[in-house]
Amino acid sequence: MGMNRRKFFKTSAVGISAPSILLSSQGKINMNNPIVLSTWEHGIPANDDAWKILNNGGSAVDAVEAGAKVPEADPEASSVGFGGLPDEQGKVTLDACIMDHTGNCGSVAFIQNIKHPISVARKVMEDTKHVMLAGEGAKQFAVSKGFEEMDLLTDGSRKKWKAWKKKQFKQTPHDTHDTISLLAQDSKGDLSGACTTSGWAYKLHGRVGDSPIIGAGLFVDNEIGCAAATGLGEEIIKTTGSFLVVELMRQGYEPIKACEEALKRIIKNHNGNPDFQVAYIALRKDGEIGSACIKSIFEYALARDGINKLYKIKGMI
Ligand code: SD4
Repeated sequence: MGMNRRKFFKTSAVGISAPSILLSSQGKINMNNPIVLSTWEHGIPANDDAWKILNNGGSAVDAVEAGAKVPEADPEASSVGFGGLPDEQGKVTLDACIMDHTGNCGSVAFIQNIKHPISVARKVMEDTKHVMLAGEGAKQFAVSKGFEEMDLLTDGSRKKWKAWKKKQFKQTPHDTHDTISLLAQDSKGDLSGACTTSGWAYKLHGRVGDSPIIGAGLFVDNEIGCAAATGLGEEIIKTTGSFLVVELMRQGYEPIKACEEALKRIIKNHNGNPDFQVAYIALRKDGEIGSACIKSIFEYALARDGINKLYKIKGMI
């Protein structure tokens, strides 16, 4: 896959016209130089699919949807879509949201038996007057739009859930979750983002995380930039994390500093020593990117200038 991907990027990069930076009343705009930024290692294949769209002059919103669908469909991605780890009852329940450059957005929470919640979220955004649908209603809506119902629990994730149930029924690990969040900028300079996850493994049945909450798991402001989150959703919701990162960029913080500042609030709330992970990715309108995480390491995948690469960063504490 590595070789093919490198080759794909090398040959397809010629499709992009010369990068340029425009000045608007809000500052610089990165044009003709598409970017995809996403979370964790599964961001690499997700970026590949998103990049194909951007490189052909497609929109950022089409790109983030296409990218999010890659781990959603991958049974080996145990924190997203098909093959995602279930809740404490052994049910795979999914959260997703999408937001475009006009500020329009859609989301689904606690949806079951639908392989591509990101595409249902997009339908909510484009075909309804609402922003968010949840649970059975979200599934019914999906089916009415032609999505097929299917069992999302793979043999592998059933086995893991059974082992968890047997050994550690009273503990729910924080760290067995790796949401995919994607941010993209297209050749027009427009921004969009997407987030999709099976959430916290072995969570309480009915639990919804940050990923379908606009402003928490994702926020896009086409004049300033966009940001997205991964990690312990409860803490991201409590601090309206992604909105905060974008607002800090509006105040002039560099993307990396905005991510760090938003994380400092969480760290402070936990007396300087939280025992969980939260990470943010941010993409500013001028094409500058940034990322930060609380502890240990975090990996983000960045595709730009014909190269799609994984970067590792260290935690702040
Ligand atoms: C959640 N934020 O449901 C998601 C999980 C996650 O990396 O991001 N994991 O809380």
